[in-house]
Amino acid sequence: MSRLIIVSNRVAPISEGGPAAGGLAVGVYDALKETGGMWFGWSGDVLTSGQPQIALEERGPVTFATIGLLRRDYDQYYRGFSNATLWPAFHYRADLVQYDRHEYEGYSRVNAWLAQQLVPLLREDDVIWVHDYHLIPFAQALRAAGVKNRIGFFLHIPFPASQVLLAVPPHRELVQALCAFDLLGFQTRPDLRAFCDYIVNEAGGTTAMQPDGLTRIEAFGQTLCAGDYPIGVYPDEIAELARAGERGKPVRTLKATLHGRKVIMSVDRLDYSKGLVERFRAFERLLDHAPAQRNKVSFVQIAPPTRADLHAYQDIRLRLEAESGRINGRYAELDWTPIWYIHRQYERAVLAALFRASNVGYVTPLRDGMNLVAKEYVSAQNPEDPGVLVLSRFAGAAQELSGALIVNPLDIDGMADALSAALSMPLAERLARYQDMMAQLRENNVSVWRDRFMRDLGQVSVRQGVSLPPLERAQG
Ligand code: ADQ
Repeated sequence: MSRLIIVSNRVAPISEGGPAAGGLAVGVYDALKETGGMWFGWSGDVLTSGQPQIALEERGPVTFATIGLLRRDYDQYYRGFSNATLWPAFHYRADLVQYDRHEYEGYSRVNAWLAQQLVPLLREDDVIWVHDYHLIPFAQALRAAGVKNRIGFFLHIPFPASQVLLAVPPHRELVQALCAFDLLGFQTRPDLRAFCDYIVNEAGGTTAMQPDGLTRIEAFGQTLCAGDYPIGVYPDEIAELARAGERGKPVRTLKATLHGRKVIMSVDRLDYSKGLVERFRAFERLLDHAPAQRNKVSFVQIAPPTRADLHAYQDIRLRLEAESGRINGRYAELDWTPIWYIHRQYERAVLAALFRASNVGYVTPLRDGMNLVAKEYVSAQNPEDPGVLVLSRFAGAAQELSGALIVNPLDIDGMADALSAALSMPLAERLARYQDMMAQLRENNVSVWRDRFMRDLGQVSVRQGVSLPPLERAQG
């Protein structure tokens, strides 16, 4: 039986037995538990000296193989090229791209080193599924080490338009490295189109739609396939968590503090791609334009800081603190705080219960590969009295969730109008929109996402001609 080997930058903390906050962790760990196999990646430890060693730990059908990073590798590979170059560029923020040739060398070096660490753990018929922008050169590095297994790649963040990607100096090498995979998965069709556009217009390659719906790509002397695989959630599990948490302490505290006021809820990692400043301003605009809403609604923004050692993240944090302070100073009353801005992580169950207790889910990234919070918000709603999702057109989720009120996060008035419409939407319309979105979420849950990708990875013709048995599900 073929094992599934998941490779991602971070592996979910083993001691917690489950995923940390972060969409990738949630989606992938759930998937791996069902299939069985190994999860390989960085432990999260940064070592100042010594030689990092792989630690192996078995948990049911999943083996966790983790390794620390040396300080210089962390700085160049993770903090530098991954998060100060690729992340802003892939989120269309060419203005924030910082490029340092040594960091790119470190990124390539760490990919090669991680690949060498994985090689002794591999079996001939393992199927390897690599995740996200930290590991673009990973297949190239495995191939260089003689690995002939099937290797797929899923990009969790957007793939940018060619003219934006060109801002990353080694863009060509990166796309060439992607072509060493057998199957590339993108979140949405626009991401796949952007990749194909680069292949044809910048790399001089060709793309062709196949009868099976996959796009066949020929470029840099390689042949591979690509497709769009929008990541999902388990909507019924989230609904159950939310229902179970309805009478829990967090929801009771929220309701007691609100005194019957409505609540708009946002949950994000604190990141400039999430559009938080624009979102705060649109809430302020709502209070400006609709005085009747004052003291009638509060906006709760939960945003735990991430990547706090990067300047761009320190900047966005300061700007948000200034904005929330300014808006609260302008509108707060002795018995009412307009914006609650909370820098904390919460358990999934608590978030689900808070989503259910709120009237509006306010999810307005400037760019997002998918945005699982949008899907979690809808899943958590009370089927008899659902809240309304206000969703950015630039979240991948907007391609599927047409029952949301779709907004442009740069249009502050438009967002304020959408908030107003959401707060006053009649039950019949809320029900129709909710049911439409729940049907979509059930149809494309995270198992469907995983199965589609694994099926296609099992079927694409592998250039080395290795023939592999299909993956089997782990029992129990
Ligand atoms: P993220 O950028 O992390 O993921 P998102 O998809 O919204 O964005 O996932 C966030 C996850 O973290 C959600 O499951 C959410 O519930 C959880 N989370 C957020 N804040 C939290 C908090 N305060 N406490 C606890 N949990 C919290 C990347 C891409 C996305 C893509 C995912 C999955 O940027 O576009 O949807 O991967 O592919």
